[in-house]
Amino acid sequence: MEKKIVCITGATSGIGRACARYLAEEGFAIIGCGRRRERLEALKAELPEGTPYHFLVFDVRDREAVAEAIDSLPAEWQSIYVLINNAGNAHGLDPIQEGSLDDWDAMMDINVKGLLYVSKKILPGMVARKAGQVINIGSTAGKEVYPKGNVYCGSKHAVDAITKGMRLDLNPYGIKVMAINPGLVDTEFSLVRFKGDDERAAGVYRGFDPLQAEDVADLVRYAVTRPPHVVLADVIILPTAQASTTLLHKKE
Ligand code: NDP
Ligand code: 8X3
Repeated sequence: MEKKIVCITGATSGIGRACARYLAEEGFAIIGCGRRRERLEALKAELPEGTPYHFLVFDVRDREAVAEAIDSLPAEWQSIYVLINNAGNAHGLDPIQEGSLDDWDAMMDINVKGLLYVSKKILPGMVARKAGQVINIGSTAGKEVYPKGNVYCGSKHAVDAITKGMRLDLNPYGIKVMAINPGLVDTEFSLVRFKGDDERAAGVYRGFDPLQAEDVADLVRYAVTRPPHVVLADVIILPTAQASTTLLHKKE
C-alpha cells in the first residue's frame, strides 16, 4: 500500500466516523472497525473517491474476534501506521450504590479491555517497523470525576494511565502515543448512555454549542500530520461553554 494506513475503532458513528472522513481527505488509507456492518459498508461512500478502504466487523470485548479480525487483514493492509483507539461509550449515569453491573462490565470491557485487545494486536507491528502513531480517545472524564460518572470516569482514567504507559514503553521505537480528551461532543454517545432515550440524550447538548465530531476529527488530523519530531502527547478539547466536567454555561 503506497498510502499510510490508519485503523480506526468505532468508525460507525460520531468521532470515529468523522476521523475516517478527515484522514481520508488527508491521503490516508482507512481501516474502519465496529459492530454495525451496514454502517461500515456505507462509510465507503462518504470517503473521497479512490480512498483505499477496508472494514473489519468485530466487538472489541471479544478478544478472539479482535485477533481474528486483525489477522484477516490482507497483506497490503497489515502495516498499520496510525491506530486510533476510539471505540467506547458510557453506559448509564447512576450513583455508585445504584449502578448496574451490566453497565459497569460494558464500560470496563469496551473502553479499557477492548482498547488493550486491539492495541495488543497492532503495536507489535509498529515496534518491529520502528514507526507508528497511536491516538487514544480519552475524555475530560479521564481527567476529572463528576457525580454519577463513577465507573465511566474510572474507565477513562484507566485510558489516561494506559496512554502514559504506552508512551513510556514505546518511546525507544519512535512511536508517537497521544491522548485526545474531548469534553461534550454531540454524537450518539448520550443516546447509548441513556439506552435510546432520545429526549434525555438531546437534553445533554441543549442550551449551548457542543463540540461536533468534526471538531475532534480536525484535532486528530492535526495530531497525525505533525512533523516526525513533534507529538501532541495529551490534549483537552472543550466546547467554549464548558469550563470543567461540572461547569457548563447554558443559555437561559
Ligand atoms: P458514538 O456512540 O457516536 O460512537 C461510539 C463508537 O464506538 C461507535 O462507532 C461504536 O460502534 C463503537 N463501539 C461501541 N461499543 C463497541 C464494541 N463493543 N465493539 C466495537 N465497537 C464499539 O460516541 P462518540 O463518537 O462520542 O465516542 C467515541 C469515543 O469518544 C468514545 O471512546 C467516548 O468515550 C469518547 N468521548 C466521547 C465524548 C462525547 O461527549 N461524545 C467526550 C469524550 C470522549 P458499533 O456500535 O457499530 O460497534
Ligand atoms: C464524554 C464526556 O462529560 O459526558 O466522555 O463524560 S462526559
